[in-house]
This record gives sequence, C-alpha cells and structure tokens, in this order.
Amino acid sequence: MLVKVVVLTGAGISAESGLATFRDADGLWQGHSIDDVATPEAFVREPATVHRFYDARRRELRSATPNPAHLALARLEQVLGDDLLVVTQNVDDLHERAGSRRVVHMHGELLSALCEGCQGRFVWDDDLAGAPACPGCGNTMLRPDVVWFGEMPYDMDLIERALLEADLFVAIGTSGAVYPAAGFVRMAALAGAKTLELNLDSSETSHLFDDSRQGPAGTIVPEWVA
Ligand code: BJW
Repeated sequence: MLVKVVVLTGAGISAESGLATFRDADGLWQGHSIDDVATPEAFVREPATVHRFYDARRRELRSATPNPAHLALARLEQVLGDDLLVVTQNVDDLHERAGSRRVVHMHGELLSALCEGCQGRFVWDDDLAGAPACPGCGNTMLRPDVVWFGEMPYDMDLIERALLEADLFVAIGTSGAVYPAAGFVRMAALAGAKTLELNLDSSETSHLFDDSRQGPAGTIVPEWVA
C-alpha cells in the first residue's frame, strides 16, 4: 500500500550543488548576518544591501545544477505520485529542475519578484537592483518574493493539512532553527506519522525524530529512496 509522505527540505540539500547554507561555517554573507539581509526591517533600512545579497544568489543559482538528492526525490515522486509532497524552505528551483512537480516553496522563490504596491508577482531571473517598474502598477519598489523573519510563510494551510494526513514525515538538510518549519516534526508525530531526519550532522530537532541518519544528502537521500 502506498503511504502519504511529506518531505521537508532545507539549505543542506542544495549544499552539494554549490549553494551556501545559512548557519554552517561562519554563517555570514560579506560580513552581514542573516538578520541583516533577511528581514523586512533590513530591506527598509538598506535596500541596496538586501538586493545585492539576493542578486548574488540569483547569479549563483544560474550555474548550480540539481544533485543526487534532488534527483532521488524526483524519482520517488514517480513512484508515489500525489502521495508525495515536497515542502521546501529553499528559494532555489533545484527540485523543479530535477523533475519534482509537487513542490511547495514555503519561504518563496528567488526567481520571482513581488511588488509591494499591488502585491503582483512575476518571474524574474535577473538582478532586481535597478530593475524596471512593476508591469502591473508601475511601482518601483520591487522586492524578492521570499519570506523574511516576522512574515507569514506561504501555503501554511496546505502544508498543515498534508502533515496531518501523512504516514511519514522526512526532514532533509535543515538545522531546525527556524519556525514554523522546525515544528513540523512535532505536528506530524502528534498526528501519527513516523518521522525520519536525514542531515549532515545532528540538528536542533534531531531528538524529536523516530530515526535520525547522518551524512551528506547526495549520498543518504538516494540510499533512503532506493
Ligand atoms: C547538510 C549538508 C549536506 C549542510 N547534506 N545536510 C521563538 C520561538 C519560535 C519562533 C520564533 C521565535 N522568535 C521568532 C520566531 C519566529 C521566526 C523564527 O523561527 N526565528 C528563529 C530565529 C527562532 N520565524 C519567522 O519569523 C517565520 N514566520 C513566522 O513565524 O510567522 C508567524 C507564524 C505563526 C504561526 C504559524 C506560522 C507562522 C518566517 C521565517 C522566514 C525564514 N526566512 C529565511 C530566508 C528566506 C529567504 C532566503 O532564502 O534568503 O529562510 S531565513 C533562512 O533560514 C531561510 C531558510 O529557509 C531558513 C532555514 O534554514 P535551513 O534551511 O535549515 O538552513 P541552515 O543553514 O540553518 O541549516 C542547514 C542544515 O543542513 C544544517 O543542519 C547542516 O548540518 C545541514 N547540511 N550540508 C545534508 N551536504
């Protein structure tokens, strides 16, 4: 019998594709902490710095490719179909490029721009600093379509419904430092799901999982899927 599986991914799954995580190494970008570049307050205070951070990551994403962990999840979707939902905290598009179709980007997407004037969204794969005005309303205050601290993550209703129905919850490459994603393991377990963590090392929430396996995602995710 097929089981309903919810997979939560974090920056660790894209590390072997060459994209930096948030809290490994010194956790800094050009001397700035994540709080300096990933809050609405930072964008009001220093929009140019915030744009430089996201423009640099958009450029890095262009040369990144999916790794064996993304590919393994796409293969799993071919087996489970609609019974697999990937909820990613990542703003990259590597799951989609690997072939996954049922992906929820709870922290938004790097290749989307959001207009603070009309709340319109449009595909944007170039630098946002100096970008043209919003095609919808002409406003020039465009921002990356991502979820910063203090903002509500996207699609929470859909995610919570999937967690309540899941037979298995798997977290891959996430430190468990940021809520509400860090609370998903408790929610799924309380609703009766088995829980599995696949991470390079122990995370802040490892103790909450039924099983926690350590190693690089590019190795341990394909092993789990096989
Ligand atoms: C590998 C690997 C390899 C490496 N293989 N693994 C106190 C208590 C509870 C909550 C709060 C609190 N104070 C404030 C809050 C709320 C706040 C929060 O959680 N703050 C914490 C700092 C405590 N959260 C929010 O504000 C959120 N909104 C919210 O809560 O709204 C209210 C609400 C209420 C009720 C329900 C729902 C909502 C919004 C959070 C937005 C986070 N935004 C960011 C930026 C997104 C845009 C961008 O990408 O720039 O999201 S911050 C950043 O952290 C990014 C990530 O998605 C997120 C999580 O990071 P992640 O993915 O876990 O990465 P790392 O670097 O932390 O970890 C990588 C892991 O991979 C490590 O464990 C490595 O070991 C591992 N790894 N290489 C496998 N090769």
